[in-house]
Amino acid sequence: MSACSALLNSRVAGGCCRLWRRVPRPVVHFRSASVAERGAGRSDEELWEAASYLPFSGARIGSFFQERPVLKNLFLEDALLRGYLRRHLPQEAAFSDLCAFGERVSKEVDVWGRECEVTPPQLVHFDPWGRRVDHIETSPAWKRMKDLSAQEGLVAIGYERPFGEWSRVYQMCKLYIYSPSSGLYTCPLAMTDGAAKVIQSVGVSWPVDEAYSRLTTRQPERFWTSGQWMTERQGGSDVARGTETVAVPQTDDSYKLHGFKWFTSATDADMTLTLARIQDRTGATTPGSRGLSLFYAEVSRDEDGLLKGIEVQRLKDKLGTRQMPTAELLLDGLPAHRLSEVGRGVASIANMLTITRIHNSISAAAAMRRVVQLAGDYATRRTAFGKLLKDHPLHMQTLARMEVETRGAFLLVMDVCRLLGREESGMATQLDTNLLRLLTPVVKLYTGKQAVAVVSEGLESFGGQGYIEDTGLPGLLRDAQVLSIWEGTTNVLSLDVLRCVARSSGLVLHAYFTHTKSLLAGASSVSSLAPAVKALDRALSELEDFVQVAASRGPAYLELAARDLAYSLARIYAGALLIDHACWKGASPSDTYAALRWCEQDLCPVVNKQARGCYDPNTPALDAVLVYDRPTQD
Ligand code: UCC
Repeated sequence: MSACSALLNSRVAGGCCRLWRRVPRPVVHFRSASVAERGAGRSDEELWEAASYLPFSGARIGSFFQERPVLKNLFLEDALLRGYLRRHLPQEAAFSDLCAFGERVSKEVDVWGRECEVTPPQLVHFDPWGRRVDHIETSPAWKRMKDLSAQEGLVAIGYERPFGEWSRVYQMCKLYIYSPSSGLYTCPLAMTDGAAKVIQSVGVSWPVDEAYSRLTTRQPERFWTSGQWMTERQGGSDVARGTETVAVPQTDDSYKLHGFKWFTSATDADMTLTLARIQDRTGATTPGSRGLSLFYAEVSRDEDGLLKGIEVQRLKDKLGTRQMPTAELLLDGLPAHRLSEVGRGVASIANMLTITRIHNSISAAAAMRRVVQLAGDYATRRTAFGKLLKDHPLHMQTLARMEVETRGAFLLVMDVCRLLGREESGMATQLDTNLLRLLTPVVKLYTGKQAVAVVSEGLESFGGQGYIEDTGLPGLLRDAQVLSIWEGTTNVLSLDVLRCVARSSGLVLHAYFTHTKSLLAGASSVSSLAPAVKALDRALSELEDFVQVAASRGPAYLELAARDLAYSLARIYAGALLIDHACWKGASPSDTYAALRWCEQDLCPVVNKQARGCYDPNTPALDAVLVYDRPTQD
């Protein structure tokens, strides 16, 4: 026996065979081995040992394993992100920070995100001796996310403004890299950012000066997160009618809040902003939006460890975002301070909504980017029908379509961040401000929907593995599904678009058309983009015509058209951004190709649907008949 086979035999005898003996012997292998070896005059035991050396038998579960997709540096791998920054923020400091962060997220943080997913928060109602504690236990990884968020300045950057008007773009690029690996920690960060913005808008003075400094600090030990408690049992869309929480004035100008908050996300927050109706001396309140005021409250415990003025009723059992505690809260005398003027609660919290909606859009674009990256990498590893997936044109067509959607979403979101940065640094023109107001709901609603479609397609590109929990892939889809729901559903935001058009007497649309045309101006002489420019020009003028006609129609007509109008605004604007980016001198052929592909779709669905009578007066009745169509009795 050679040294090599001796080593092999001793390894097998000492390792594999011992393991084999613990399980029933595989009859098939034994028999086939015994036929082959019988002439050698070996005993059954020897034959069994020989059988276990067979390659398949020795490995027991076979030797082939599919390679997993690999997460590479999330900054270096993203051509559009890097191109966008080279064009708009060519700062070495930003590049090196994003590159280091991209590496850290892929190598270190992504594992924490997975830990958050598999170790969801638990609510402990009582201590072992029966005392009510309402303690929300979160995973160590969730806590590490909080520290990391402070250290990396994921909220702070927006307030430090290291790159002037481009600071929001820089901050959101970090969040874009972070989001799919964050274990949903981007949710508390969104609300924290929104709360800091609201405090800044009402004035950083007592009682919120300390809170502001904690929300925007880079010191982990001082860092606070904020909640945004807006949703009550009647629902979170019609806040004006659905808010029952009352604020009882105290003698020291503070208030105590009594109510029931039905969805409070990231409930381990240190403070919150919330809406309530102030009671007068008789206990009466003002109904509707004019009765709502904005309040600031800290989430703290008394000397006995009890939450002050809050009972956590239960944690929500959700489809996704399971990493994050979402709770039902009874507010039972929660000490609070009024932040807005009396009756200006909705208008005051609107600043928070703008920020959280932008964060939502970032998370949507990031989810798309992540699944496209993983699917692209996997296509270089998995072989089917004799070749790698990347060599199957139909597979690559599918991934390319996902890439086009992702690019459109990225540029939409970045443009809103650009506008926000201009507004916050005092650089915004009236056109910028109007555009920001219009685009915030448009981009949120559009990217939320795109994310679900792209992530779902992405999962399919992994075959059955995309459906397997511990690959981490299904979580991407579950978490994407919330993006079109919270912070305003698609329809509620479509109506918000109509509202801001009406309130601005059409100025937001004027800003939209003016800016979109300016984006296209530089492209008219670029022959490679001609089909895209032509399609976009046509869609834009159709949309302008539609708006003219629609302005003379009643609210019922506009309401029916609202969603398609919002989609048209999004698709045309994204197309213009893609074309504009492709015209930049540093653009790549892929930038041109993406613009061309984007502009092949129906850019203006509102006009096409209008032509088919979708907003005609008889449509609502027909829709209802269809929805409630039931079999007639025989
Ligand atoms: O809280 C939730 C979950 C938290 C989790 C956070 C996750 C963050 C994402 C993380 C990413 C990973 S869910 C709660 C969701 N609920 C909403 O988003 C509310 C949806 N509903 C709306 O947006 C409605 O349109 C309402 C509530 C704003 C409508 O209420 P009203 O009272 O009918 O509003 P009005 O009358 O239209 O507006 C009242 C005032 C007006 O100002 P004035 O009085 O000065 O004219 C409006 O111009 O508020 C102003 N306003 C706005 N301003 C209303 N909406 C806006 C806006 N979007 N921007 C600026």
